[in-house]
Amino acid sequence: MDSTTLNTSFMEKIDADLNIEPKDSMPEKYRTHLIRQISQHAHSEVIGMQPEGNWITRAPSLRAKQILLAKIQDEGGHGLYLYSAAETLGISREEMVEQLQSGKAKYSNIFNYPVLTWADIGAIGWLVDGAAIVNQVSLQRTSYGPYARAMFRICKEESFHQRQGYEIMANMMSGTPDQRQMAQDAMNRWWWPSLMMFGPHDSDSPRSGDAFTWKIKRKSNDELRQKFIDKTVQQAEVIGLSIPDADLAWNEERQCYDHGEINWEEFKRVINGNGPCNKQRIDHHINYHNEGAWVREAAEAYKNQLQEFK
Ligand code: FAQ
Repeated sequence: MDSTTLNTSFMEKIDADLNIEPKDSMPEKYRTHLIRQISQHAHSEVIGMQPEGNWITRAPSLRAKQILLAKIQDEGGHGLYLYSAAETLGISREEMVEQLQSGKAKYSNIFNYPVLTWADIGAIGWLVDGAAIVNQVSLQRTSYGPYARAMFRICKEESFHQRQGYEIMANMMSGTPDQRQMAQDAMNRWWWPSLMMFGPHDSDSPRSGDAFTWKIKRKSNDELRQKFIDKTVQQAEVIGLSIPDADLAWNEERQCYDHGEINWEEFKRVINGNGPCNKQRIDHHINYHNEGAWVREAAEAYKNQLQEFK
């Protein structure tokens, strides 16, 4: 198929809101755009296991520990779905892992902050999973079939994660003054990095143009951020937490909250590898990946042996 015919039939499918599937013809730039986004999404899920994993042994009750373990396992599962979706585009898992470990591929800014107290676990579930859901619900309508389908399953699980985080925060806010202060302190530290999860302002988002043309993105970074703010402010009010933003105010005309400016210098520093925990997260990934080499070798040997018997 010549490139004009390919682009016409591809764009006809996009315009008709049909999913693009792995065996369909697609422009090279669409394929590489998706590999970048889906693999970065997968890396975020996997690196995102580290900050929470650090608290499994310190969970305050058996119930809390069971819930946290289940949540972290879910995040690992999401990473695996997403790596599989990216593999359908012709990249191997090894290449993706290499891109993560060498710093070529990014992962979400949010996982480069330290998790200092149990209230941070509440804030991650409530704010981080909450932000992830807002973004991922809109990705359920993304144009690439395997990515869209992965989002349906992932969103169901993230909803449970968001509620468990809110429950932790609500319990702490109905506790002692120290517990309330701990919850507010977590809120103060996690609010702004959570808003950064939606990416730069639309006016400063180089990937958005192609992403909208190809219906990879259905809603813009700023639209989704606004949606998250509007729903989260109300949830914070219900349990008595305040939002650490002096400029936050209800805008009667626009029927949404105005908010203060995000520290984009901090955002750039963190996504380019210089946040508080970037080095620790990647070092940890490399160490455990190397330690687990024997598992991959054993699985490969088992697969080869099965093939010999066939
Ligand atoms: N962090 O032009 P745009 C989770 C980069 S899952 C790091 O606007 P785009 C679950 C961007 O990659 C969270 N980098 O880019 C969980 C690009 O750089 P590049 C992950 C960011 O792609 C919870 C550059 O800036 N979710 O949390 C960020 O159109 C709890 C310019 O940006 C997803 O990945 C950022 N926040 O829009 C797990 C969702 N924002 O690649 C464990 C899928 C931007 O050119 C515990 N991804 N950059 O070098 C997306 O929806 C999009 O990729 C955006 C960015 C919206 C993140």
